[in-house]
Formats: sequence, structure tokens, C-alpha cells
Amino acid sequence: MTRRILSGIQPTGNLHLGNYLGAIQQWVPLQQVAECIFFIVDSHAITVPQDPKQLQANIRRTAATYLACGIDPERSIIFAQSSVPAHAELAWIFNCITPLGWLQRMTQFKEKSASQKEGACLGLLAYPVLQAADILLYHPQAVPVGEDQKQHLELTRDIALLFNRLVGHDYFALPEPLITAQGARIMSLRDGTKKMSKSDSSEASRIELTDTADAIAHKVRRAKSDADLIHAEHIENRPELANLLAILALLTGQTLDQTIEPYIGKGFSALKEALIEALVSIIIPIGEKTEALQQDAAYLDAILIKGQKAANVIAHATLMDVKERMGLWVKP
Ligand code: AQP
Repeated sequence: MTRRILSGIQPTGNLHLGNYLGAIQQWVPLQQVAECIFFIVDSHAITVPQDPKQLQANIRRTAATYLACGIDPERSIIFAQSSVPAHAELAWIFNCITPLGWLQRMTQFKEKSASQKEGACLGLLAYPVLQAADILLYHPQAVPVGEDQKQHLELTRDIALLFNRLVGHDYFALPEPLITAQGARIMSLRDGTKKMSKSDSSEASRIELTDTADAIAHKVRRAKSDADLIHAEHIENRPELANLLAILALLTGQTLDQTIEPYIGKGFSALKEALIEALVSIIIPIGEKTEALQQDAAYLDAILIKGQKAANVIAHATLMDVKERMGLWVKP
């Protein structure tokens, strides 16, 4: 049985269907079988420019969304990354042992820095090192993530190995990625080859977890499709069809074969209507709960403070172990 798992989402905007199906939907049942730590990844969020007021509002909003999706603050630790200083401290130590070449090869760095050229900040390059610190501080056995984060998790494992070699024993165990095949990568509704993302300039590209039923219907009806009728063959060459089917399958708990069956030989409209129905039944209650929880900032803050205290105890102990092993000053 998994003993401890850990995962998080950046408060960079409204959480969307990709965050839900790729991450949170997996987290909820894990609470029954493991000690769970779910954090709000605000230090990572500032690797690209953020409006401070908006960021602060998004931190509470993300906490509210976690709760609305079924994360139980009595069972799980929920906290904001920047509230536990050990994350930044361990990241510095890892910065000092991680080869630069490893970071320059990361796909996300290449993508996010491309538009900024020399203006891209150091934090964008060091992002996966902070992520390694986020994870290893808590010694989790597994980290549930979408497929896009697999490369970063591999780097976390490499940094753990590097540290272990440096200190001469297996201090860090290597965490495993926990990825569900279908929820791994939910794609944009406007382009089936691009990941659904909070920061996509087109709101029509994503279903947000606080969208109204009308907005959901509008976005799904406008979702990109192709001119062919639906067939079971060569779906891999039809990214928009594959995406809509995968989403419907995940929402209904059916296999892909069961999902496609009623629509074979038809156009996209019946499939889209079924998808709207499934989305509305799952997303609207989440959105309503999120909005209600957001009205109670004191309640959300109390949960984040309780989580901060619990996380700090674990993280501080790891940091002291690491500092001692590195020969840094640890108060006797
Ligand atoms: N489209 C997606 N499909 C499946 N899983 C996804 N995740 C994100 N998008 C998808 C998973 O959600 C978790 C948290 O992601 P994040 O928001 O912290 O960072 P991200 O992956 O960079 O997400 P966005 O929406 O694209 O954010 P921005 O636009 O701010 O960069 C991770 O487990 C991720 O795999």
C-alpha cells in the first residue's frame, strides 16, 4: 500500500478540466489509502509574471476548488507552498548540485522561455529543482501527475540519486509517478494537439471548473471537430475526436469502446450533446461549492494555516537531515 503521496497545482488561474481529470480526480480516492499532502504551488506560479492581488485571490480559490472536488481537510494536508520555507531552502541546496545542462533540456523551460528569450527569469530554469525539493521534503512513495509532468518527476528522481551518491547512502527513496492512461493529457477544445491550459489566451480552449452550464454548452458546441463521420478506426489520427471521447469516457467511467459505440456512423453533434450533459452534471456542483466556499475566507485561511503547520513539521525535519549531511550549519 502507498504510504504517502503528494501533489499540487499552481494558482495561475481558474482550475480546468485538465487539472481535474489529470490530477484532482485521482487524488480524491487516494485519500482512502494513503496519507495525502496537496499543496498550492504559489512559488512556482511567480516564475511567470503574476498580478499580486490576483495571485492571492487565486490561492484561496484553488484551496476552495480542492475542497469542492472532494479533498477532505480532516484527512489531507492542504497548504500554500510559499508558507513552508523549507521548500526554498532545500531548492537552494539542490541548485548547488544539479547540472545546468539537465535543466536546459527540460521541455517546459524551452516552451515557456521561448517567447521571453533572454528576459526569461532564473526561476523558470530552476523550476524543476524547486519541484524536486517540494516532493523530496515529504518522502512520498508516489506523485500523481498528468503526463506533462513526467519529465520533471524523472528529474526529481535524478536529483535524489545525485544527493544519495553525494552523501554516500540512500537517504531519499525514489518517488514513482502515478499517471492514469486516459486522464494523462486533456487537450485544448480549440486544438486537439495542444494541452488544455490555464494560461491559454482563448477561454474557449478550456472548460473551467466554475463555468456555467451555458458556458460549458457553448464551448463544447464550438469545440473543434473534423468533417468525417465518427468511426472506431484511426482515432489516433483525429486528435479532436480522440480528446472529446477521452473526456466523455473519463467522466462516465466507461471504456473508450463503450463510449464511441453509440456515435459510430454519426457526426459530432450527438457526441457533443452527451459530453455537455456529462460535464454539466459533474462540473456545475463543483463550481457551486467552490463559489460558496470562497465566501468564507476565514474558513479557507484556517485550513491553509493548519496545513502549513503540519507540512512544516515534516519539511523542517527533512531539511535538517539534508543540511547536516551536506555539512551546513545546524543548530546543536
Ligand atoms: N491538460 C491537462 N491534462 C491533464 N493533466 C493536466 N494538468 C494540467 N493540465 C493538464 C495536471 O494538473 C496538475 C497541475 O498543473 P499546474 O496547473 O500546476 O501546471 P500546468 O501543468 O502548467 O497546468 P496549466 O493549466 O498548463 O497551467 P499554466 O497555464 O499556468 O502553465 C499537474 O499534475 C498537471 O499534470
